[in-house]
Amino acid sequence: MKNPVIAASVFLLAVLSLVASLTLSVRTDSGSMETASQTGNAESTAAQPADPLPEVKPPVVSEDPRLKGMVWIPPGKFMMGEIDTMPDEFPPHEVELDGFWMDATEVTNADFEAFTDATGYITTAERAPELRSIKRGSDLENVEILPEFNKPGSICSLQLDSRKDIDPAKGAYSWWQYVPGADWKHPEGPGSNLEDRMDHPVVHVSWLDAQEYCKWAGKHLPTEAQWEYAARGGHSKDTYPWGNERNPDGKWLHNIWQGEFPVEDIGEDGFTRTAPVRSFPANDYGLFDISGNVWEWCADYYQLEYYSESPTHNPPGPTSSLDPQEPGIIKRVQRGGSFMCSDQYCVGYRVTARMKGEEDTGAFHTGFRCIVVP
Ligand SMILES: [Ca+2]
Ligand SMILES: [Ca+2]
Repeated sequence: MKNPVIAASVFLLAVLSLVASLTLSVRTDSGSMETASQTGNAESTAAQPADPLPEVKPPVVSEDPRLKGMVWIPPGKFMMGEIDTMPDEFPPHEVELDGFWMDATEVTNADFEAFTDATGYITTAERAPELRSIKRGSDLENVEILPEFNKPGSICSLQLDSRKDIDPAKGAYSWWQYVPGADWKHPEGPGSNLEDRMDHPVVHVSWLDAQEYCKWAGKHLPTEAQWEYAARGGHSKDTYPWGNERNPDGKWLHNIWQGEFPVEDIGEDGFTRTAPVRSFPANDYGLFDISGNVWEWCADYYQLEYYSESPTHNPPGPTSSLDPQEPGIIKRVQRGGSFMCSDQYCVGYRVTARMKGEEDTGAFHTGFRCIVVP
């Protein structure tokens, strides 16, 4: 346990792939800024005309209670991915999907409470930590959990007073911290609660938790292809769900971070943490907060190079996880960015942006939404 290498590995495990993802963002910060610049170029050009929405009617449904609060995503084709952004968004490739129903909003605290009340389910953040998402045979298989991390909890972001507080040696670890007692009912840790937040997206749910919710609800997590297709809202060439301009008419259309990252979020969009779902306009499929608010788990394992081999029709995602930065950890895809996303940093709110997280761990800016396939 005193081996610094082991200690570092365990800390890495405890902080999850969330931090790993941010580490990627650190590594590619210049890429992110380039992306922002490119976006700026896009904003200076005429908006791309919207593709016509496929004229396909949703299947006739009677009184299926699962479909309450869901919207129909019609079948169709689109180009998934992007050129000249992040390496894992390349290459753009054609995908054809059958139609499906999707939750109009992120799963809320009220939704999740109905699930836990009905089932008694205890989330991974509320249980003693286990090394559930370590691949067998990997270098990490026999690490032990350090005592300070060996208690229920989850990942939160600290408030830094200044960028001077960022320790270059720790990087993103300077502001991300494992907080014992943080879970979906205590988003900022002990002392916090869900008062006035029942209509906010649930957070601190792991991919495994989301799966259990889906089983109870008779739904599924979207595949990554379903998520991106739905996020585009029928506009297959645009950067954002509503077009290529991030702030049309000067308005904020999603809950992200404004101000100096990660020191001060000035909340120009009205929120410095999660926002009630439906606080911003829906996209043209009727999906709220598909960009921003909280990251959303997808069904797929994460593989950086999956787009090079993805099948065209209803791609199911790869059969195993492979993040070259942490090959020994099983990771799943996250999409859409969150209230922590800044144009100075991850730019994860673009429709093509990909993120990944260790499947047994949540964080205070990560949730999910579900689909139903007819
Ligand atoms: Ca915000
Ligand atoms: Ca979202």
